[in-house]
Amino acid sequence: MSRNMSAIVVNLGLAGIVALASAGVALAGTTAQISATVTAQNVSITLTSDGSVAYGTQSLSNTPDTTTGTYGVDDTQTVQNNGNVAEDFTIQGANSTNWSLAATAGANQYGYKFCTTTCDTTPSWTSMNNATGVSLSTSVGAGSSKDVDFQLLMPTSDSSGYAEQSFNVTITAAAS
Ligand SMILES: [Ca+2]
Repeated sequence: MSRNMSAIVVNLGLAGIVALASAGVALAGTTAQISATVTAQNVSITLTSDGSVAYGTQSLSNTPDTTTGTYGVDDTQTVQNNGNVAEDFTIQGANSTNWSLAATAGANQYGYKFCTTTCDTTPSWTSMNNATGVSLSTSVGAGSSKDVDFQLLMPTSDSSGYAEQSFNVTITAAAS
């Protein structure tokens, strides 16, 4: 019993010394708080262009595009990261009403490609396919936009009766 009592006295003495040493520097206490903040991640994209391209009437095997070039219809599309984190964009094509999408033009088969850099002057075209998304751009910052141009590879023949074809492109964003 007496050993327990002396132990308490010693402890109190040490506490007193610590309090004196830190006087005027910081208040000693028996609790401490750590504050934190967090914002829910928002992965989102929007088009700031009209989202529609009209190529008009084109000859078979023609390769019109959306640039300002010789075969261009001057209709660049723009995708914006309107979320709050950096995003990776992927792009995927689809079959048209009567034509299948492929890497090259063929009978009732068209190609559709995209370009993201210096497309009006020295475009570099990348094929889309109808099965998986292809990388369009990576690490697009929140609030930043990406311009996209397209090149259409008209089929070599068309057995649809020259029906107007409609086809979509889907761009998907994921957190980088
Ligand atoms: Ca347009």
